[in-house]
Amino acid sequence: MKEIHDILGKLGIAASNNGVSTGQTSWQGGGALLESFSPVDGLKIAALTGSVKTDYDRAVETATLAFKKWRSIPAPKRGEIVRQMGAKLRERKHELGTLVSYEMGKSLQEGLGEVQEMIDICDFATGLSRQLYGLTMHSERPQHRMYEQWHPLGVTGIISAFNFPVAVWSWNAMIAWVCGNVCVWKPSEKTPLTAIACQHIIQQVLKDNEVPEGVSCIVSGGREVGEWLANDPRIGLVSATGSIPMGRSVGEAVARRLGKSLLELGGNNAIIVTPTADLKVAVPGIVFGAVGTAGQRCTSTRRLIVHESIFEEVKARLKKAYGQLKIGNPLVEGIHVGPLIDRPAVTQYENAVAEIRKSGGRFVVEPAVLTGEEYASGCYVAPCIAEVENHFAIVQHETFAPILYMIPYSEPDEAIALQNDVPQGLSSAIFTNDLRDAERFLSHAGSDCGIANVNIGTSGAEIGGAFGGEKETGGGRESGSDAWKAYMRRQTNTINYGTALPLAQGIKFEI
Ligand code: UN1
Repeated sequence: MKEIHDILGKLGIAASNNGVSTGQTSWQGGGALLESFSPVDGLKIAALTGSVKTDYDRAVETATLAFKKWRSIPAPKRGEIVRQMGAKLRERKHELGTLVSYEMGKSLQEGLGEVQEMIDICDFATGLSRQLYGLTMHSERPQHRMYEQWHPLGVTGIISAFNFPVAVWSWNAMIAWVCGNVCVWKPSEKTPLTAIACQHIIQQVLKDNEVPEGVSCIVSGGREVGEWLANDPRIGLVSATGSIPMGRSVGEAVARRLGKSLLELGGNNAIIVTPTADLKVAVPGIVFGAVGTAGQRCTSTRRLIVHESIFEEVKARLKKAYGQLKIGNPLVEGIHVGPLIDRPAVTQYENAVAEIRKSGGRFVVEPAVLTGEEYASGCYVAPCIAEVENHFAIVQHETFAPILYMIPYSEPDEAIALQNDVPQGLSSAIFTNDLRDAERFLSHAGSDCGIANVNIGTSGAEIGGAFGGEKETGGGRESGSDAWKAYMRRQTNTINYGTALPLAQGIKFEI
């Protein structure tokens, strides 16, 4: 791709890059070389060095010192700095969105959309910086005042995944910063360059505002960096996005030291289609959810639970829609499906396909690994659909690929039971025009997921809501609503402005 060299230049990406940064200062880490290859064409984009423990410690020490200064800056002033970061991201939206698309493989439209989410969260966080509200309570004691306030936690560790290589960092970092925390980011080793580009974009803002060195750190590297963060008592909160096994080991390590973690892990998201569903709305929602980002969103639609009376019709419409999908270079306009992140991801797709067949699943739209000049990176696969049973082990498991499972149902309660009968609990949706079906789905006896939608699909959540899910998805909430509370510690304060010392619960203590 010719244009990419221009774009890399504008984002400050060279052939070899510094993999560790404390904000204004960055350096070559002493760790292994991380080479970034584009799944779009298989070409090497650039390289950077990962960090060793001493690089990590230097970053965390700098962050810890920076926290003392940063927390003293009034929250609305921190919000103003985040606003300026949003302005820089607006200026660089095209370049960063293109790099996201090229390094990760999602469509350019989705790459730009991801940067838009970053801009939106900057706006949200700026407003939030004036709204970090606590409650006031009426004390049971005379001449006493009781209230609560929210204080920053300290150093926030952010572990992000390849599929949203920049937006998920910003959901965490922008909120953490207005709350008064400093951040140490371990980006995915599959998309290290987008992270360096983000740091370059905000660097001028950090300098212009004389932000203390260490407020925004990057520590590049593999799994061990995540383990350092998880086990480090200096890290007040570890926010991790990724697979369930990754989240389980981070969660266990953080819990062992009684730290705080915010886990945003895998989903196994279903859409229920009832007999009254408007299929003109449902079908594009299903297809976008299943094949968008090549099925590599944690909110991707994996299961389709369709009423038996319309099963054949939905199947026929989906076959037609899948037949029109354009698979190819995601930077080219009009392409619906780009590559998977790398060849190991293609192997996982192939293994899942084999297991579906072995379990007795039947393909409605056939899977394929695509070959030919256009697909030379070896990372392109065909989105497929299989009729399965919900209890198959492979269906219970999240495969990060565009594989959609179809499951029939006959009774409304059965649909909800099938929807909930997986270990994960991130996103869910129902397409219906029946008020009762919709309300049952949203009720306490309905979907058990963190996100439940009516007449829109499972993916494409807005930043304004709290984002996250239940069960093996990890229970954390990021982004909008009051998710900010996870980044702060609550303090309850009681003040006696009288001249006596009345005790609570009517206790008398005479001396
Ligand atoms: C993720 O896949 O980790 O709902 C995040 C969506 C996006 C976020 C997905 N806004 O599809």
